Amino acid sequence: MKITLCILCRNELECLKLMLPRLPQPGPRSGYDAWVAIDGGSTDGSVEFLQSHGIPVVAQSRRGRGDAFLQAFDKIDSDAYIFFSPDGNEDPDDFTRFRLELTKGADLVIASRMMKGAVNEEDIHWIRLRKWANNAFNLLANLLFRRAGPYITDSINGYRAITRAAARRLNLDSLDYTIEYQMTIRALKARLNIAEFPTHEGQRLAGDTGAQSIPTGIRFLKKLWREFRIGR
Ligand SMILES: Nc1nc2c(ncn2[C@@H]2O[C@H](COP(=O)(O)OP(=O)(O)OP(=O)(O)O)[C@@H](O)[C@H]2O)c(=O)[nH]1
Ligand SMILES: [Mg+2]
Repeated sequence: MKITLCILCRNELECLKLMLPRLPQPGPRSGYDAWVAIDGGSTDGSVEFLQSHGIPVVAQSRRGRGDAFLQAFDKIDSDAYIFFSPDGNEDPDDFTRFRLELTKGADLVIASRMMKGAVNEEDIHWIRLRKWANNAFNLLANLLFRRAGPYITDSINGYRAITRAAARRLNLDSLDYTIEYQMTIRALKARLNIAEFPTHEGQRLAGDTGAQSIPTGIRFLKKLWREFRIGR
């Protein structure tokens, strides 16, 4: 099974400088056989930096994190894809875990920041607004769409892998930060084999988020309503 690491990036030069040295070369002993970056219009030199490290870059023609996923499915020939944000939130030590779950037959593998043994970036605070909101979205997705299989504890996390066959089947079309939620909901509807494992979410290494909490939350609610209306 050929697995490709897809590095999702928009203006992450400072983070890439810290993160790239931590990524193993593609090969049988790392979690992936090839790597590629998908860039959403960086203007800070991220693209040149990635290329100088031998990582091919796919440039998006449209804006949005969701579009980056769609570009991967469309343009990158692979049996499965691991999606990775190099901003420090996601732990490179997990790559081999994705390969393990994919080879065991999972269609979709999610690194969970919520299940037993996991660490969420907000766990260092008393008030964990983002985590609580995420858990509310988890509850709704499970209540409304789960018919079989285990409770999904982190339906939103971007750190995930999916097979090409599953991605084709789900017909995803979210262009923004709701892509992962749509993917999880549609995988639940289609009764795909979803595996989760606990991960340790780190703090952002540098720079700022592109996802503002309230507008993104409203988009999630709209997406949930749309998936509910579409039905099975
Ligand atoms: N290819 C691509 N990547 C994007 C786009 N928007 C955001 N990203 C990347 O997606 C990753 C996650 O985006 P963030 O803005 O960090 O969102 P977040 O992880 O919810 O927020 P933080 O708490 O700041 O980490 C980062 O690596 C971004 O560079 C886009 O339009 N295209
Ligand atoms: Mg992040």
